[in-house]
Amino acid sequence: MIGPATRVPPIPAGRWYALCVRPPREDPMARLTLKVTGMTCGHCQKRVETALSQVPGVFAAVVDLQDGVAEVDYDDDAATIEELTAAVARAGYAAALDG
Ligand SMILES: [Cu+2]
Repeated sequence: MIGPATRVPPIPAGRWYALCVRPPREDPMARLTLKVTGMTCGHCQKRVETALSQVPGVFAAVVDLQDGVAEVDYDDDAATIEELTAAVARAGYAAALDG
């Protein structure tokens, strides 16, 4: 049950930017496709997806087992391509930039 005590006080005008280190970017999202080799089954696919999802800055990672590609949505201010490929390598597979 939500009572009066849990109500959040209104944020004074102008306060938001005072709390931010920098104004939010319009669209922090970058999309990247990696060619992943070494996957043989659904478990491999899940492992690669999990490895990529756990990299700070990654919003979503979808791996296509048949095509051997991983599509990653991430904040390119927070994560680098090297960090993404390294995460896949640590999971036991090889990843390279597609195209
Ligand atoms: Cu497998």
